[in-house]
Amino acid sequence: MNKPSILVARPVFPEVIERLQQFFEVDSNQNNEAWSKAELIGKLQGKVGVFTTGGDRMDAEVLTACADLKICANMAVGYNNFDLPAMTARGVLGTNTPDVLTETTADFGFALMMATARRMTESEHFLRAGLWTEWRYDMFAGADIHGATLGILGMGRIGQGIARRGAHGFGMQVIYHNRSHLDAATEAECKARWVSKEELLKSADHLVLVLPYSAQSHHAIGGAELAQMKPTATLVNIARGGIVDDVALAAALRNKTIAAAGLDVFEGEPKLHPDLLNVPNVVLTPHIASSSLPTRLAMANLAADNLIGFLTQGNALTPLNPEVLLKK
Ligand code: 8YV
Repeated sequence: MNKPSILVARPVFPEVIERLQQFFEVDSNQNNEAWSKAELIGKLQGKVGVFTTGGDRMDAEVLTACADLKICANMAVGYNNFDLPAMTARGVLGTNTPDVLTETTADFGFALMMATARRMTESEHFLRAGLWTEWRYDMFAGADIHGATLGILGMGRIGQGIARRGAHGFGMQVIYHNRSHLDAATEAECKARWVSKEELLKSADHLVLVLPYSAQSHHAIGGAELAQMKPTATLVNIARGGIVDDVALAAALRNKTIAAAGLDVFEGEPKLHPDLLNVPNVVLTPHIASSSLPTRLAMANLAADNLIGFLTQGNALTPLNPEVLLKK
């Protein structure tokens, strides 16, 4: 019997491709070719499943043009690249990779906050440029992490991981803003207190963004919000480009409206707004918060498990629209 055909839209671990090949005919973009939407649609003809990463848009146009498609398995917890209502309407299952990346991503968020507060990359650039000739009392003097107020916008699993690190490891006062309050037991475990967005902006010494991207969270942090923050505050974005207005942020960094920022995600990435490259008080990383080797492998395997489970047995570990499963 012929195996069903799937597309792997981006390069991924060879061992994961080998696993998938046990169940499917696999067409894989191991050379990382940049496909136009028309090329992606062409590649998807006759494919029942697709393995995507966060940059691969699966919108209504693609779904309509790919009638054979039954599942889109994202190797990411965020799924703003999926038009989920369009998938549900067409009976296509969407899956993501939650949980397996929570602690790794929280580690990175914390590391980026520390690097930002303590001016680590700025001082390294200074050193590499051969500018270090003497010790000075105020050389790259930054902000403290321990004992400071940690603000978290978006308090899902990753936000809670960052809160726990801050409260238990560094004695930080943790405040958060989220649409819903955490239950009392989780709040107590994270030592976190719900505040209004206004209070979060006003009170945080270090503000970390961990909310999902949507039309509602587009430019949740713009010029008006940055103006409410302390001039000594830092801002870290490990969530999605577009949540911060990057032009407003670059201006705020240049004008010292806030002290510094740490950014792992950007509007229009992998391109960056040039202004961000020209301000010194920003730590920039290329969307790597989940990138430890074991975690990236776990994410890839979970996406593969979803494809295998759904296409061979009709179930998936981490469905985004489980109503599709119930209709089967
Ligand atoms: C991914 C991420 O590496 O999981 C997410 O939502 O942003 C990252 O972990 C990225 O989206 C590539 O798929």
